Amino acid sequence: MMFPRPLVAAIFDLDGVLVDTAKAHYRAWKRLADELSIPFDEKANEALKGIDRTRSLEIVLSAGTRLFNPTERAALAGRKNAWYRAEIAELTPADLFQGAREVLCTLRKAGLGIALASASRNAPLLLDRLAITDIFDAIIDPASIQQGKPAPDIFLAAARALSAPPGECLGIEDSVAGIQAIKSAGMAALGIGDPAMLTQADRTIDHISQFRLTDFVSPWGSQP
Ligand code: B16
Ligand code: MG
Repeated sequence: MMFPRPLVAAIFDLDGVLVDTAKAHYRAWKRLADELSIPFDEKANEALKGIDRTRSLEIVLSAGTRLFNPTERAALAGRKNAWYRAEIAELTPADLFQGAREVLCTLRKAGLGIALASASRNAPLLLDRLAITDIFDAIIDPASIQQGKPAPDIFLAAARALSAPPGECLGIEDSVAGIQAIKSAGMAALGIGDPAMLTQADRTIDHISQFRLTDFVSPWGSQP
């Protein structure tokens, strides 16, 4: 198992890593799929994690038979997003995963650069609700990225924003597409979730609260 030496930056996904919004995304897609009588369950939802809204909609609709024109698709994506935003509007800093703030603060104290590489266009709103915007040195706008996860673009953009060589960055992700993106970027990957699912991750933990910086710093690295 290879971890960067030294580790200079940590690049975080948001939904499902720092906050439980992966479930809110699921509930909104499920509601849309049910209304359209399209089969959709938590297993099918795994394929949407880390995938942008437009592409996610295509995947949901592909399990049905009805065809929708671009205007109808935009309206469907808009409805899903409105339901999702109504849910996240209720979030408070207490909804941050237990231990998440401590992990971010530990990394900051250790002098690492911290960036956000979320596919979500709602990420700025979420960070604001959770009161963690200021902890990040860089927040990558997914609209500025050419290819979404599993392409490495958003993680490479984050490394550039932090002036960190990709080989010295750790990416933290809960989705298969996201882990693939991190590995394609040439970074070490920490998976949050089921190791049987996140097979490309260098290491997997169940929950962000189990993150220990010392697990990722070699005896030859510069961090404590
Ligand atoms: P939005 P992440 C991703 O966020 C979610 O995993 C994915 O389910 C969602 O479709 C995507 O953001 C787009 O989100 O509709 O809010 O723009 O996991 O990359 O933080
Ligand atoms: Mg995620």
